[in-house]
Amino acid sequence: MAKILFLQNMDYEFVGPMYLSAMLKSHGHKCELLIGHSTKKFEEKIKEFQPDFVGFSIMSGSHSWALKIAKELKKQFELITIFGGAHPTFFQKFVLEEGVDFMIRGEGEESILEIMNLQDEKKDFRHVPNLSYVKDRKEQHNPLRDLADRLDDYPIPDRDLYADLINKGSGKVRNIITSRGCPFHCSFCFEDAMRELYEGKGKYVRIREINEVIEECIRLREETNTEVIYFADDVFGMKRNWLYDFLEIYKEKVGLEFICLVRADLVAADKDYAFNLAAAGCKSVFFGVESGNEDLRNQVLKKQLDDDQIVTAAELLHEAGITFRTYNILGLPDETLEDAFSTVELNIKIKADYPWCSIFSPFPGTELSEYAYSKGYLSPTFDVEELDKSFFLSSQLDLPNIKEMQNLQKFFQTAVIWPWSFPFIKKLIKLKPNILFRAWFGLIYFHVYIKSEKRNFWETLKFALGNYKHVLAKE
Ligand code: B12
Ligand code: SF4
Repeated sequence: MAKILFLQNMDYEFVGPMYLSAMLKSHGHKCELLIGHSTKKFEEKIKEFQPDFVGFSIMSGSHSWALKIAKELKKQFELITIFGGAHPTFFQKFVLEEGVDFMIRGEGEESILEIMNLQDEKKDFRHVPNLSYVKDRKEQHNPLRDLADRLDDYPIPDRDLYADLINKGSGKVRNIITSRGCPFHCSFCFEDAMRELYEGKGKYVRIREINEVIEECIRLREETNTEVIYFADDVFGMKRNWLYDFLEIYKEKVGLEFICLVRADLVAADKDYAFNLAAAGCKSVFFGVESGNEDLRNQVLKKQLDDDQIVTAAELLHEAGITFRTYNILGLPDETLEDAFSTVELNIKIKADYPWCSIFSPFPGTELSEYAYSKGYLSPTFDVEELDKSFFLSSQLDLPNIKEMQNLQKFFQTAVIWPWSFPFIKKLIKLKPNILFRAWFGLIYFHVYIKSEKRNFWETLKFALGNYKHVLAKE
């Protein structure tokens, strides 16, 4: 039996580590997770648990915290650190960082299991597919293994991993993933880059068996305090037949309220889509608008989504009694301030219940980041370390009016929820970005977040205060 301890700084249940843990535990290994912000808390756990590996699941932006902790812990303990998640997958040079012993790129279940098995037998594991490490000061990246054909061959996520968080009563909303991969090609999203990475390595878009998902939902309802299920797939219900069959059974056997991520074109294409979701217990959906300028949305962002489809989807959802959150991005390559205003206007027009807006972050590996370099919006010397830890902070792009756009992002939700304020906001954003704008954004974001995700006020407040300095505060 080998042991791994995952460390994380956010009070949030990450599905990735829960999948890894389920796989490892089902093969007799030990897996635990600790949430904290500084090494102090982790030191005691390491002394007590004596892990073979310390694991970090990281995204671009959250990687710096993990690196800092890994470096500090490695000074005190003989530890093997292992990193996984979107950041190491797309930013392979991360393996060269001090504090990183190994990383796993792409999907991790089979590789982590193989590594833990070999570690248990005291054998070398450096040949394991997907693994990266440094040898003679040079990065070594083993080839990726084929994608698992059937997601249901993996044991369902191990919720016990977050038992402390669940017992603390933190949140009655639980994430479930019913598919992996997305058939679309948006240039700003990691999905297209991921598909390319796995070219020739098996079917990229995979959807789970209905019965397996239902089983997972029932277990959540019976074994935890879950009140709302959040289907956090990139696109939930991308196959209409699958969705409609699923919803029928869900209504009968699960019956919990749920929220999900969809695409507006799928909702607009069939009147039944929104009504079937509502009939099965869906109260709210999230979808991407991205930009109010249709050309920018489709030529640069490659979203393949027309204004008409967005408007129709919004009408159908409201008719069905479903509220919706829209995802929007400001500070995009080629975007003008007028384009940014049109994004606010489109959201006002469709009466977005929960508008949400980020500033474009040039994540490694995406087509849009390459585009930003090629058009000179990003300096050739731009380094991933310059990425802010949150895409709500500031822009790394050299765009005319970028300061105004950064400010507009802080007032985006205000302008959409209270359209009468928009003319004042247009004037206000001419001021220098400042802490008051960020504080206002924090307040409104909090308000929209608890309403859209059905989160509990006090628990979310505790979460927000605990995480504020790690997400929104500038260093
Ligand atoms: C739910 C979600 C969140 C949740 C939970 C995060 C999480 N990691 O689970 C929350 C709300 C916290 C979140 C926050 C952010 N998110 Co987010 N999120 C997602 C989403 C929609 C689903 C994640 C998921 O559950 N996937 C399914 C599981 C099975 O896959 P997985 O997590 O990748 O895990 C597998 C492998 O990566 C690997 N693995 C993962 N961890 C580890 C660890 C070890 C040790 C090993 C060996 C392997 C391993 O094995 C797992 C099983 O195969 C993804 C989109 C997506 N499709 O993944 C975006 C995504 C991960 N998020 C993204 C981003 C950018 C963010 C932010 C960083 C944005 C920002 N800069 O503000 C913030 C974090 C802010 C911060 N300061 O930390 C990007 C990441 C891109 C990148 N280059 O890093 C994604 C890919 C969205 C996108 N389309 O671009 N997010
Ligand atoms: S933005 Fe959404 S639809 Fe587009 S590729 Fe990413 S997950 Fe798919």
